[in-house]
Amino acid sequence: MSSPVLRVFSYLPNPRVWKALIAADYLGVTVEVIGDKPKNLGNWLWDFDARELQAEEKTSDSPHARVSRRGFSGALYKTDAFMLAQPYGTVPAAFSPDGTVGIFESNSILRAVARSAEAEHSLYGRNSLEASRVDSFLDATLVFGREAQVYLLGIDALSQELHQRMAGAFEFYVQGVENALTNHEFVAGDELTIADIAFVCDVSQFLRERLLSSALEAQSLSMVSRGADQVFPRTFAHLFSLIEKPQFHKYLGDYTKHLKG
Ligand SMILES: N[C@@H](CCC(=O)N[C@@H](CS)C(=O)NCC(=O)O)C(=O)O
Repeated sequence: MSSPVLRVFSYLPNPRVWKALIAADYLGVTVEVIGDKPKNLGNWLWDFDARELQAEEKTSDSPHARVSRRGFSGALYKTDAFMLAQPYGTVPAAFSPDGTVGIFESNSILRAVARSAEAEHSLYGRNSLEASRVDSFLDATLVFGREAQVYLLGIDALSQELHQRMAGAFEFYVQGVENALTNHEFVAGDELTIADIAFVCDVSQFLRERLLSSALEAQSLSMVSRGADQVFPRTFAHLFSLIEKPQFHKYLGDYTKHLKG
């Protein structure tokens, strides 16, 4: 196995981490992943050298104790070095192999993997203009992903406004992908790029709402993605065909099994 191009710390499984792993598989590079189930990450020291904490280290006066911000509750234990490398304090948190450079935001971690490959490849476009078009989609995907994060984390007690925001964000993002696929086989052009990888991972994560439909029903709210396969046929055909590719299926196969029913 080649030496890792990045080390990633995260809760696992995490579709945001799969972005980097799918790209790494395409490129034949290695990404080292360290982590644990979401509920266990409060028992970890968040650091380049992340490790499980002993019970006696988890005290409120620990120098590492910090109030969690998004997707976690209670205290998380993050070192000062972690916070310097990862100023938003989030996971997935990637590091250069020597730990000196922190890279955050899953789309940027994905970019870092694409940039790490020495051999010529098309994953990040074939020139700077194509790379910029890929970036355009990655940015659009992040905007969508942020709305989806707020929506999914709050799905047990949504306001009408939040539900509508999600519906608008989904429609806006997916309509753009649908338009882009009118005359191209892939999201950013005629070849597979990291824009397709981010698209598949973030949309698959959002489509977990289908597993949470009872929470929506309890609030008399509709499923945002209901019928979307018909409204955005190219987008969903692209999603399903990419999920079947071995590099994607390895990570997303089980996770998206519910979409086939
Ligand atoms: N847009 C970011 C989302 C990262 C994020 O918000 N991570 C949350 C967990 S879902 C986190 O690390 N929260 C840490 C905290 O609550 O302190 C990405 O794609 O990497």
